[in-house]
Amino acid sequence: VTISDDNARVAALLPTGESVEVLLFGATVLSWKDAAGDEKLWLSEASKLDGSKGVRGGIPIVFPLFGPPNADHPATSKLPQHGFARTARWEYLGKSTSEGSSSSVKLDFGLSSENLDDATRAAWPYKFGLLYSVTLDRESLNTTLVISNQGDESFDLQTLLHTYFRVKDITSVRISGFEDSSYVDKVDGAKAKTEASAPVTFSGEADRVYTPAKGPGHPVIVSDDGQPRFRIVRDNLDQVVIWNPWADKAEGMSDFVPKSGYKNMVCVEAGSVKGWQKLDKSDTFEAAQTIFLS
Ligand code: TA6
Repeated sequence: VTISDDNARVAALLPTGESVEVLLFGATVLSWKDAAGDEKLWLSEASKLDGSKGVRGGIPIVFPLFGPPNADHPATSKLPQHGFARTARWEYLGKSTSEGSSSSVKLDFGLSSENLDDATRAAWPYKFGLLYSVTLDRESLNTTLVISNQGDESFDLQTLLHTYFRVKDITSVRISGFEDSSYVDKVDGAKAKTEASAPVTFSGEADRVYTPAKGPGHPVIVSDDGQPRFRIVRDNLDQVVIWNPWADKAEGMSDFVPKSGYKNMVCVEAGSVKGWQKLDKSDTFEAAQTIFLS
C-alpha cells in the first residue's frame, strides 16, 4: 500500500499486478486495474480532485440523499445534490491483507459528523458514522458501506455507489438483469415503465432508476463489444441506476472531458434510493456491491 506524498490518495497493488487507487476526498475509488494494467473505471480528465465537487468518474459515494434536494423531504432539503459524502475528506483507517493464491487487500476509510465542516453540519445535524471498505482481489472489487446512527435522533438516508464503468463503445453495450423490472425513466418525464426481457442498449441519453425484479443477489451483467465484462452483485441495494449523458449533456458539464468520453463510459449505480431508509439510534445499515470481471 502506498500513500501519496500530499496525503491525498491511497493506492494498493497486489503481487499479481492488480491495483486500486482511492482519493481521500469522498473516499472515491479513482482507478481499478487488472493484472495487465487495463483500467476498468472511467475518469474524466477534468475531474475536480480537491473536494470542491464530486469526482466525475470512478466510484463516488452518494449519501445521505440521491439526486437534487427536495422540499418534500425537509431533513435533506438543504444539502447539495447527491449529499456530502462524495466531497468530504475521509480518514484512511488502514489496510488488511491476505496472501497466497487468493491474495487480496482491504482498505478502510471513515467519515463521521466530526469530520464535516460547520455549514454541512448545520444543514444536516445528525450524528453518524460511515465505514467504507474497498477490497481488491484478483477477480473482483468489493465496496462495502456501513452507516451507523451515533446520535439520539433517527435519520432518513438514501445511498448509492455511482460507478462509472469504462467501455469500448457505448453503442455496443448491453446490460442484462432487468428482465420484467419496473423503472423510472428520468429522460422521459419520470414516467414509470416496465423493462421487457431484452437487455438494455444505448442510442441516446439514458437516466433510469430500476428496481430489479429478481432482487439484489441476481447479477447485473454489463457486456461490451460482444463480451461480458462486468458482473455486479448487490447486497442491501435494491435499485440500480443507469446513466449516460450522451453528447449534449456531456457538452454542458464543465468537468466532463473529453466531450466524446460519453462513448467510453456507462454509469451502473447500485443504490437504495426509492423512498428512505430510517435509521434509529444505535442502528446500522450495511450495503455493498461486488464487481466481478467476467
Ligand atoms: O445517477 C444519475 C444522476 O443522478 C443523473 O441524473 C446525473 O445528473 C448524474 O447522476 C450526475 O450527477 P452529478 O451531480 O454528479 O452531476
